[in-house]
Formats: sequence, structure tokens, C-alpha cells
Amino acid sequence: MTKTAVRTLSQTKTIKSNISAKKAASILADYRLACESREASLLGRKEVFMGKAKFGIFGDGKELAQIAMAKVFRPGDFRSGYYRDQTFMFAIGELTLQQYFAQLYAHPDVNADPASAGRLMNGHYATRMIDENGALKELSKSKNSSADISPTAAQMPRLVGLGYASKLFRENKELRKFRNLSENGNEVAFGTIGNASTSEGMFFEAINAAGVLQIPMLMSVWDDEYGISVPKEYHTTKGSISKILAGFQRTDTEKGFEILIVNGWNYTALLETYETAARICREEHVPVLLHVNEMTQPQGHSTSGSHERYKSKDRLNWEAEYDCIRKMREWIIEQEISSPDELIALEKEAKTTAKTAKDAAWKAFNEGIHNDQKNLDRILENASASHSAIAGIREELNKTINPLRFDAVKAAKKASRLLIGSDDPVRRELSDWIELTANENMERYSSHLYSQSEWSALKVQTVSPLYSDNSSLLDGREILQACFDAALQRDPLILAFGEDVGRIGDVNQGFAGLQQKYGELRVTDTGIRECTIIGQGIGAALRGLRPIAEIQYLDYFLYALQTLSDDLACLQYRTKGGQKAPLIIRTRGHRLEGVWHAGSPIGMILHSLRGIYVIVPRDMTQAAGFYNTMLRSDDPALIIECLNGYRLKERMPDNIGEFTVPLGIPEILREGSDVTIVTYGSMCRIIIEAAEELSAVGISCEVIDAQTLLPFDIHHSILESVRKTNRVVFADEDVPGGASAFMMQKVLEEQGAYAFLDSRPMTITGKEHRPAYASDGDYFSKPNPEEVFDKIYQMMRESDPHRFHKLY
Ligand SMILES: Cc1ncc(C[n+]2csc(CCOP(=O)(O)OP(=O)(O)O)c2C)c(N)n1
Ligand SMILES: [Mg+2]
Repeated sequence: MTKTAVRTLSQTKTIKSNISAKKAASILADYRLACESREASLLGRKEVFMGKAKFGIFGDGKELAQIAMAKVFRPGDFRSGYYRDQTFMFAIGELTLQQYFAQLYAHPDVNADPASAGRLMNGHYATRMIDENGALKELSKSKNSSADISPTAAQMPRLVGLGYASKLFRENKELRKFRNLSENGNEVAFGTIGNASTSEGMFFEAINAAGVLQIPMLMSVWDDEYGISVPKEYHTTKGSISKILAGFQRTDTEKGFEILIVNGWNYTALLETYETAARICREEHVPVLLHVNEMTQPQGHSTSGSHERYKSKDRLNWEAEYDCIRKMREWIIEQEISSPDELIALEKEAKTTAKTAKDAAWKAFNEGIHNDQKNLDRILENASASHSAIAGIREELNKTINPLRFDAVKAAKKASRLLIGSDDPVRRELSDWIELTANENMERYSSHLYSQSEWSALKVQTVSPLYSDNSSLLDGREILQACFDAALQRDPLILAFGEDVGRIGDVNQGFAGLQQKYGELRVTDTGIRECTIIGQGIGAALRGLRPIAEIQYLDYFLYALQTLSDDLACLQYRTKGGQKAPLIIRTRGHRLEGVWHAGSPIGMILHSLRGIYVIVPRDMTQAAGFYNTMLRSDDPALIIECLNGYRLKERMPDNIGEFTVPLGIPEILREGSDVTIVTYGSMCRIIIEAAEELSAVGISCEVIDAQTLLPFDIHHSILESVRKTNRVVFADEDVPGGASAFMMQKVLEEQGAYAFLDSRPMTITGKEHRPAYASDGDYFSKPNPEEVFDKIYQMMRESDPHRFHKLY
């Protein structure tokens, strides 16, 4: 076959004459699955309209392509897809009809909804890749689906990483022994996306990255010509993604993609096309784009509306005629594989199967709620005789149709309020029920933001740095380089990549010489594509590798933020501990100069990345200790190095690859008795300088380096300092109300330090605008030692004007 043109494989073939009984059975099994899946979609929509579920989005119209895709999906393979893929998940045996409905109802039990334990809308698929202890399962033996998210095209960055891992497992001989993770990199990363979502920037970025990396990524575009109500002309130049990506087609002389086109209603062509696509991907490690055209949406986009509002009569008629199940049915009859009567019977069975599963899911969903409510009902019943108002509350609760958990909680709390001040023992019983239920619901709805396994970053053993008389004084960058060298030496699963990380060992030379030492697969340059650098890391980490993905400067972090926030930060949470990606994101920030080289939007990070630890080491020794900690844990972390610290001198610990710094433990850099100053990162040096000046006028500052912002001071040590000084200042380079406000909330509200304050708490921050350029721009935009001095002096003057006279 020529490699120069986009290809359309053969259209429906006649197999009437030579079809075997076995083949016929397999075709009918496929047809049955398609019918069951369709029934699930139809029933799902009804459940929403009956008020039993809140929202529904279904895979009808996409069934046959997904069955074809499932046939070539092998153990060890990975999917990164979107909400239309129910039929695929059924076909690979990783979703039952009952689980499908359990998710529709938001059943908060991992056994009922293994993908999300009721935490996500329906249509978000995932397999459980880690066991109940948090250990990775044998991923090379299971069929794996990475956990779906809702933002369109947001599955793309991660897909790059899933494919990239296969390349590493195949090409890096040191990884051969990890057969629990990969069989020689034979695994294909299957992506799915809707036609309209290909308009997103990250789709194009990911396609380009996959072409550059030459990874086994099989990208299917489900093309139904619409994105909700908006037709293809508004989404895609020339209305066709395969047409505009034709330039990616590989040729005999140039690497690229294989691009294949097939219609979504053509069963045999789909089977054949997927066979070809998977073979190319798996054997040759060449990415394939498979454009599946002429798909339909029999029920429209979702339960939010009906497509009759925006599709023409002609389009609706066409969709009815080209419905893939109808087309397959016609073909089965035409090929005499089965008779219309037999098919009617099969279709009836499919209806019953789907309905039975739906009923079972609904029953199980309600049973859990009912059991909780039963215990409360007993308490309310006991109280009813003596409290008629409680009898009313009970009656009201029992009358509620399809009650949810919150109905019982509301009733219990209402009843409790009626007993305020009473010594009736029912009050105690109600309180106990409320507390128990709150704990259970905490576990149901709020567990697993971070790892809860034995490898949690918070459980890594602390090992102090060791120094000897001849410990050398080196540039900060050399400390980091030695740490990375030791890590790469210690663990073949560790790798690092990013812009300029490979050949020159990053722009500040933390990896200097390490590509030469460990090879291009361990220390690697990438294109300028922050979002897919992160995706490359997420996918690789999901597959058991230990990537350090570098974002060159914190100022360019915004390109990566969406993927970090929507995908990585909530991964453990949204799967309730079913998946983990212990990715380390390395970047550098704080203190350089100018609008795009200043690096301090820490509030933005803290507000969007709960679920990722945020570490802000003040120097490179602390940074090395944090890398060592995180590389021994299974949590993801962002480590922000100080841009101006690479050439400052530090002493090299003798155990550079071994010592660890614990998370959430602030360090007192200078003891004092008048005011506690909480800061982090590069500001530590500025605050210390100011503290020295302040001590000359008799003000004693206690300077505390928070070290990590997520988690923040887990043992409340700052409270102890404030108890002593009775004054507190939070200082950083972020905007007013940014990370300083975060720290203030933690210390004053959470730790309760407000009770010990003699002065108004204060924040010292950068200006609201981005920092101006050059040294003066920096000085007047960000906190400087003089400003810190003045503000703290003024604070002291307010409390003791006789001792501290007017400054200016
Ligand atoms: C970033 C983002 N923008 C908007 C939405 C809302 N939305 C959900 S699905 C969808 C249309 C997607 O169409 P397409 O990719 O063609 O997939 P289809 O539903 O047609 O299979 C939109 C706009 C979203 N989920 N994410
Ligand atoms: Mg579409």
C-alpha cells in the first residue's frame, strides 16, 4: 500500500458465500453488544427525565467503531478518551451495564462505580489501576483506561505520555525487567475525541508532539459533524480533520502519522481499518489518526436539550438512515447471517438485559441510602412520642420520594435544633448519628485528594543531610545536579524532560552532563509545548515511570496549568484512589525581573492545584532534599526553585542522593520575640536582611520559612511562634490577597493564632501589577528589605509609640 496518500480502506465486502459459523456468532455477539449499549443510552436519558439522575450524556451512534476498536485493544494497552466511549468500555470487559447505571445515579461506592465512586457525571470512564493499598497493579496484563475528564480535548496531553511510555519501555533496555508495566513497549495508547473538540489548541499540540516523538498512539476522531449545536463549518477548516492534517501523513522518506478514514456505520470496514491501524502502531511505533466519519447522535448531544432545535429535517433523516446499528442490521440480513425474526428476538433480549441492569443499579443505589436513613428513623421514632415536632420531621422524611443522603442529614439537624438545651437522651443519639454520618460522607465525598497509601509523601522517612569537614562549597546548581545524578543512578524508572533539559542540561545546568551519562531516553529535550510536557509526564507516571517534567519558567506555567489542574491534581480524588500519577514538575520562579520573568503567581497555583504538593525551597540543598522525598513517594508535586539561587554557594551534603526534607514542616531561620514573619522561597533572604536591620533598632523578628505551601505547617508550629511574639506578618512576592492571604487564613483561622495577637496581622506582598523590568523595576514592584523594615517598624510603633518614634 502506498504511504503517500490518506487512505480509505475497502467498503463493505460481501461475505455471504464464505462466512463460518464461528464468525457469524462473533458478528451476532457484536450486534448484541451494540444493541445493549444503545438500550443503555435510551434508558439513561429516560432516567434523567424521570428525575432519577441529574444529567446524562451517552454513546449512542458511536457503537460500531468502538466495538471495532475494542477488538484490537490488548492487555497492557491504554485508553485516553471522552464521554462517548461506553460501548468500548463494555466491549473490553471493563464496564458492566449495572456499573454504567450506577455512575448515572452517582452511586458513591467504588464497587458500584469503579471509575469514579459516584464523584463524576456519567460517561467518565476509568479502570482501577492501583489496588486498595495504593500499589500499582500489573498494568501490562490488564486493559487500562486512564480516567476521563470533562474539558474537551483535555485527554490529549495525557495520551501523549501514555504512548511515550511505550517508546521508553521499548527503547530503553534497562526497563526490560519491568514486565509488570510493559512487554517490550508493545502497548498502544488509544485516544478518542469528538470532531468539534479537535479545534482545541491542545489537540494540535498533542498531534504534533506524537508525530515528533513517533509513539504508538492510535487517535480516533468520532465525527458526527456537530459539537452540541454547532456544525462542522464552524469548527474545522475544510470541515474535515483528516483533510487538514494530511500534511502529517508519513511518506517513504519522512516520519509522520498514518492517516486512515472510515465510516462509522460500516462494520467490516471498521474492523479492517482498526486491524491495520493497531498493527502500524504496535509494530512500527508510528502514530495513527483514524478519522471515523458519518457518525450520528440518535438522541442529540445530551439530556440538556434536543437536537431537533438545530438539525435540519434532512440531517435528521440522514442520521436515522445511517444509524450504525440499523446499517449493521441491514448488512446481517443481506449477508444471511441471521434472519429478521432472530434479530427481533435478540433485540428484545438486549432491551431486557439493559433494563435488568438498570433496575439492579437503582436498587443498590437506594439500599445504601435506605440503610443510613433506617438508623436515623429509629432515633426519630423514639423521640416522636414526646416531641410532636420531631414526629412531623420524621413523617416528612418518610414521605420523601427517592430520598438522598442529605435529606436524612437535614432532618437530623432540624430535629437536633428542637432539642437545644434539653437533657433528653435522644439529643445525644442524634448527635452521634450526625457525627457518624458526617465521617462517612467525608470518606464518600472528600477522601483521596492526596495519596492515602504507605508511600504518601507525608510518610517518607526524614533523613538529615550529613556534612563533614571537607564538604565542599559549590554553586547551588551543582548541588541539584549531584542530586539528579544520584537519582538517575539509583532508579532506572526516573527520567527527566523539558525544553533545553537534554543537551545542555537545562537553562541553569541542573542536569548538566547527565544526558551524556545516562542517554537521551533518560534526560531529554522536548519542543516548546508546556501543556503536553505535562501530559507526557502524567501519562508516563500513570504507567509506573518516575518522570520529572520541567516547565522552564514559572511565568510560562499558565500553559500547563489547565492540564495540571483538571487532570493531575484531581486524579486520585476523581477515581477515589483508583489511579495515581506521581509526577514531579520542576520549575523555577521568584525573583528575576520583568513582566514575564518574575515568577510569583503562587496564589494562582495554590487555588488551582489542590491535590498536588506545592514546594517552595529557599535554596538548592532544600530543593534536593525535596526531590529526594518526592521520588520516594507516590504523590505528585510541583517544586519551584529560586531563579536567583543557582550560583549562590551552598555546602554539598555527603548523602546528596539520600537525605530527605519532610513536607509541611516550617523551619525557623532566625529566632525572635517581637514579631513572627512567615515567608518562603527567595523572600527568605530579603526578610533575613530586614530582620537584621530591625534588630539594630531593638526589634526582634522570628523568621519562619514555610518551605511547603501545600501542605502548610501540618503541626501548627507557627502558632507556637505567634503565642510567643503576639504579632504576625506574612510576606511573599505574590499579589496582595494571593499566597500571603492563604498563609494568613491557615495561621489565624485554622491554627487559631488570632487569639494571641496584640497587633493587626499584616501581609507584605508585591504590587498588584506585574513587576517592572530591571533592578529598579524589581525593587519598586516587589517587597524589598527597606519596605519590610518600614512596615514592621510601623507595626511596632503602633503598639509602643513611646519606644518607637516616628520614622519619617
Ligand atoms: C473546554 C470545554 N468547553 C466546552 C465544553 C462543553 N462541551 C461539552 S461537549 C461539547 C461538544 C463537543 O463536541 P464533539 O467534540 O464533536 O463531541 P461529541 O459530543 O459531538 O461527540 C462542548 C462544547 C467542555 N466540556 N469543555
Ligand atoms: Mg461531534
